[in-house]
Amino acid sequence: MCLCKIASQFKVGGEVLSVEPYGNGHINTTYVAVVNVDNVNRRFIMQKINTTVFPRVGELMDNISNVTRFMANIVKDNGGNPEREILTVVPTVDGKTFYTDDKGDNYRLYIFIEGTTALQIVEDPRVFEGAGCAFGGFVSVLNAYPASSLYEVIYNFHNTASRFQNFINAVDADKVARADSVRHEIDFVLRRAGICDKIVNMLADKSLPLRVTHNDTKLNNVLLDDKTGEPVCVIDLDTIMPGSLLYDFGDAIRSGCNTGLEDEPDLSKVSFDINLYESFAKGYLAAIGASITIAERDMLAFGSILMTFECGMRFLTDYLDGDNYFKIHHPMHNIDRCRTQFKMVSDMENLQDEMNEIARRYCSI
Ligand code: ADP
Ligand code: GN1
Ligand code: MG
Repeated sequence: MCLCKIASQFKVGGEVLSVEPYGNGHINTTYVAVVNVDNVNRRFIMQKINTTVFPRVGELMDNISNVTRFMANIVKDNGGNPEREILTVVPTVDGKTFYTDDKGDNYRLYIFIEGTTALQIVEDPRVFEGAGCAFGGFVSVLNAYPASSLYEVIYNFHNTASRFQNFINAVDADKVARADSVRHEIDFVLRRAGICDKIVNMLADKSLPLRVTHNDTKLNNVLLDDKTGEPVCVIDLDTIMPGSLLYDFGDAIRSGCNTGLEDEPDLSKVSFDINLYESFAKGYLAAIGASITIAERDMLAFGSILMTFECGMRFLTDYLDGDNYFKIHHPMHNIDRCRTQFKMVSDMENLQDEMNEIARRYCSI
């Protein structure tokens, strides 16, 4: 079935004029659909859901539609504009949250949030402080959301110990005979085996609280107003699940404090910018206020290192497995991504004391 026909299966209110590829996420395939609604062109985001990553699409879409409805009500009560500040799931003509085509592929549709941009790299520290506010505000609002009603759409998503085991399995299997060419990176991981279970153990013994978290807080998952640079909407809600606040804080630092792109092959352009760390921490900690615990505050720096390490290890694992998980655009893509993450980890390890000091300075408890 052609893409325009697929878009027409949703309640778009008019004739679908075009559907074109859009954005640059690593997981789903994103399109922009243009629809003539009463002679005005309206845009929608249509996504083919990656069912290798998200096999239980019904559970995934239940999480997203329930959480967005919950958040939209809060925005409405506060006099805001829910269609701009929160993702809106557009139902299919028969009232479902996603559409399955004749090939078994699954699609969903969101209202396109106009006048916004998703950045790949931070250009202005104040914008990153705003992103911190947005992600901190996101977790705060979801404090009131019943965590037990959420499906765990990807088991052990940020369980770094289990990610480490997957990595060891990939090294041992060496399916596509790449291990010898990345010994340096493999050793980088092995030397840090001891850090992998720290957060999972603290969640298990309850010294860290379990919250409802976003879990994929990379910079391009917050839409920013084109005119003001202010955050408008947190997007990419696929991985909302119970987790640690450190996952959200750490993943945002991983992606936003990099002076280069995530897949920059020239490592001289890649470094950890501690001033950006300070900007984000300021925004995040102001938004989360006194609901953060001391244990969380004291782990923000470590969590940033661990999330960056975990992501690098996942890229390396995928490279060793033959590139099955993340979309790649050239054969070295995953290893380039892995190397930028490990460069960031090394930089942060050297600056951990300063990072801890910044967390204490901006924390209200
Ligand atoms: P992925 O899971 O593949 O990262 P995302 O949901 O993050 O997919 O979408 C990919 C990109 O599409 C985003 O980075 C953003 O640029 C754009 N995008 C997604 N949803 C919207 C929306 N509702 N309005 C405008 N742009 C969007
Ligand atoms: C993926 O979907 P996207 O591109 O925002 C991945 C994240 C990684 C990120 C690395 C579901 O995020 O976990 O941190 O790539 N999402 C999933 O860029 O695995
Ligand atoms: Mg995304």
